[in-house]
Amino acid sequence: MRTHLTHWGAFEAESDGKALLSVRPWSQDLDPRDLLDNMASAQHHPTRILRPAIRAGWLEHGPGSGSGRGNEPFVEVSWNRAIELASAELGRVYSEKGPSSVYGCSYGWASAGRFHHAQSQIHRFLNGLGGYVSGVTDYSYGASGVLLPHVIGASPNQVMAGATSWEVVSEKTELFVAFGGISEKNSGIAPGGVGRHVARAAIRKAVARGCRFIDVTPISDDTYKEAGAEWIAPIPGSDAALMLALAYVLDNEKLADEKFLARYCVGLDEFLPYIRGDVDGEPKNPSWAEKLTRVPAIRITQLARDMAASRTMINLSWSMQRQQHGEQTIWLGVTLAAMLGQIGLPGGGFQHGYGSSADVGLPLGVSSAPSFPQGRNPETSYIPVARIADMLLNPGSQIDFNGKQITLPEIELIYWAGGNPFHHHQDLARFRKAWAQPATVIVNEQFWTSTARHADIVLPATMSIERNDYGAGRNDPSFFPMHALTEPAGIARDDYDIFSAIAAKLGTVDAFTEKRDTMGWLRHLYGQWSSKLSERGVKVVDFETFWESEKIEIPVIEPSQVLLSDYRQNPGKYPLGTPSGKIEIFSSTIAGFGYADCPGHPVWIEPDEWLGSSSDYPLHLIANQPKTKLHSQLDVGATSQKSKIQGREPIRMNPDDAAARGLENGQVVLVRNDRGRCLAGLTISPSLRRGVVQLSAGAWYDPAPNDPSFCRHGNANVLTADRPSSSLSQATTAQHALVEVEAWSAEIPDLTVRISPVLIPER
Ligand SMILES: Nc1nc2c(c(=O)[nH]1)N[C@H]1C(S)=C(S)[C@@H](COP(=O)(O)OP(=O)(O)OC[C@H]3O[C@@H](n4cnc5c(=O)[nH]c(N)nc54)[C@H](O)[C@@H]3O)O[C@H]1N2
Ligand SMILES: Nc1nc2c(c(=O)[nH]1)N[C@H]1C(S)=C(S)[C@@H](COP(=O)(O)OP(=O)(O)OC[C@H]3O[C@@H](n4cnc5c(=O)[nH]c(N)nc54)[C@H](O)[C@@H]3O)O[C@H]1N2
Ligand SMILES: [Mo]
Repeated sequence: MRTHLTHWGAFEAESDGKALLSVRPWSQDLDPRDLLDNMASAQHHPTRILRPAIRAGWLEHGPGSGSGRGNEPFVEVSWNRAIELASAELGRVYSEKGPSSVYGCSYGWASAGRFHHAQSQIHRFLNGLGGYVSGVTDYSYGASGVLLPHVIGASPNQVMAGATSWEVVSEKTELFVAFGGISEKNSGIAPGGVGRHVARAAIRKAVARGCRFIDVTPISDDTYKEAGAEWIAPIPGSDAALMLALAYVLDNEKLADEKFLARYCVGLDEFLPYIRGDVDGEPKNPSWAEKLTRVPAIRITQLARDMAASRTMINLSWSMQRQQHGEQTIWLGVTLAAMLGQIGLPGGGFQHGYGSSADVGLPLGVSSAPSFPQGRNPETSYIPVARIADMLLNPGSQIDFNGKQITLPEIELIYWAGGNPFHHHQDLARFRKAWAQPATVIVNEQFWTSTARHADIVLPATMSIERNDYGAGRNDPSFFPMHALTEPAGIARDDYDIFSAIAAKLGTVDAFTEKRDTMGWLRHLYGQWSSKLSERGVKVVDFETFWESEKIEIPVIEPSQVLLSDYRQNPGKYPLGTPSGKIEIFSSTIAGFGYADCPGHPVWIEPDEWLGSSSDYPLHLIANQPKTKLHSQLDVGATSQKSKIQGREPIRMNPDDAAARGLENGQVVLVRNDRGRCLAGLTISPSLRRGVVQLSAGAWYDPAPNDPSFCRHGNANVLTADRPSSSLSQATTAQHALVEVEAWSAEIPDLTVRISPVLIPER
């Protein structure tokens, strides 16, 4: 038995050298997740990419002909030929058009493992060739990622790394108000991996001590059931109105902590007149909010009073900002916490994403595990990552972003490794048009995902169980050696070896490899890391001991970590990184940008698509993260497949909404709006608020022939809008869309995503 790490937990496995014979959760993880069963079952699935493959039209006609992407068979070729083709094309594009024509952001989660981390690999490789157009911010917290530095002088990553620890929450919090829930499914996962899952035990302990949990979501089972949470279900997208009314009550009933606000914050003079209605004649009181949120005014008033009377933690899940005007809820959450005056006190204040990821609430370690250096990107052009389709469709046009104007570059070549844009991007019919524009698309993949199917040159990559590596989550104390457990499937190669081979053709191999093989790098990086630690007086075992161990523990600095406690204790010595050094409830920087969709203090702005508007589509779709997989990863695996209904991704709906449509549990339904349509399998559940349906992202996109807007499998992103959150952040708004659902009475079509595309052996 060997331990191994995934983003969703550690496991122990037995192998016969070709496949995993048995997999069981790591013995020290007391709350393991069934996603572990996806891996072994997927490794040798018919959709595994076994050999390099070239799109037939590209092989015949060369670069261009992008409209054939996704429609043509592939020709399987030898590694020599594939490397030859990829390096010749990269050479052409770099010499003719330069790095500003290569999109190499390659956004995506890839696999656990610090060295083989696909993004680090591809970025280092492309940096060696002269660089690439990058994508900044992310799909996870793109809106708060731009906002929070203006408001509290810290990025979401810093806020999360500094989070008040679960241990402190379990001991001190009296009232935990969870906007967007504390998701059991999402806190199963963390970027880079999870050793022990700790949230459930902390929630149990808090409840046993008498802590109350309030879950503010459209879906009631998005909070651990151990929390015994009271459920408040505003209509999706209306939380800013609810929060403004909470602020109104705190102000109106003199419950706000004036001393805290005066000492630690700026901007109340701009914000209070707005909530009092002095600005627009409309006080943002609970009856105003009731009309928008459909939460009874009296419930809002009571919640505000309870928050003021308790040690209150305000949790803002990442989903709260993966929507249009997503900045507002996050800014308001911080503002509410400031009005309560508990920021920096144990168990009080705010956090961005307890429950969104397993690592939020883990105290900082003395260091995070070593990673593969990416080098420097000499190319300066970039896009906000979720504006990829705009870039490909409208090169040369300008967009606003965080106070700047950005010109969208013209892309000749896309190279992707470790991500699935046909999973992660919105409005897939539009995206497919955009993706057809560049001359060439190269993809390293493990599986025939829709991204691989829409590429020109497909290079088969190993899975983490097929290569030597080590890994740890970004804030996780357990650091695991990850031995190769099996040989590669087919003739798949490690991304590192693929990039080394292309670099050799292009004359950049020594810069890329520094003449080390994989084990050489693991030893080298570990050695550097351990000597740095020992300079700081922290001793870790030598590499050989580590490599033969089950795992080692990285020491934690302060288990009772409290977010912003230093700022509270000494704001003069530890000012925030904002222009005022304080929490900015009003930001003159943001006000100075002059954006109508994100003014200088938090406000209510009606979204374009929500239940409060009149629309032909009466149901609000929550297109959230899937329970049975990580995004689209291993969708063919056992746990993911078990959740499908007649082969389709499940959609959940309230019993009243189902009855109104005459729909029954387990039937195949059509989900539609003006952008697209997909099939899904119906699950009727009282956990859904009326008027809300949930179809998680992640089903591999299976477009009908000649209709890219119709997914036969249930990919929610044919329905979502490619609409930016705001001019400030230009982030994705993937979480929400309006739809209608109806019975599917025609024949249920076969899926093609469970088999490989047509593969022609090269003559
Ligand atoms: N509707 C909707 N859309 C969403 C979201 C949502 O909530 N709703 N969430 C968004 C968010 S927050 C995110 S982070 C994105 C996630 O989007 P992605 O990160 O792009 O999604 P993944 O499915 O994790 O894609 C990773 C891909 O890398 C491949 N892979 C794994 N390991 C390796 C490796 O070692 N080498 C190579 N070459 N390939 C590898 C996997 O097979 C998989 O296809 O989705 C976004 N899209
Ligand atoms: N199992 C699993 N876990 C994952 C992932 C995965 O793919 N699978 N992906 C990981 C990644 S990359 C990310 S970014 C995180 C994402 O973490 P989150 O963004 O927190 O997760 P989501 O599942 O998108 O949404 C969580 C819940 O928010 C609630 N919600 C949605 N809209 C609204 C709203 O308008 N108002 C209120 N009050 N609540 C709302 C819904 O109940 C929804 O299910 O999850 C991580 N964890
Ligand atoms: Mo994410």
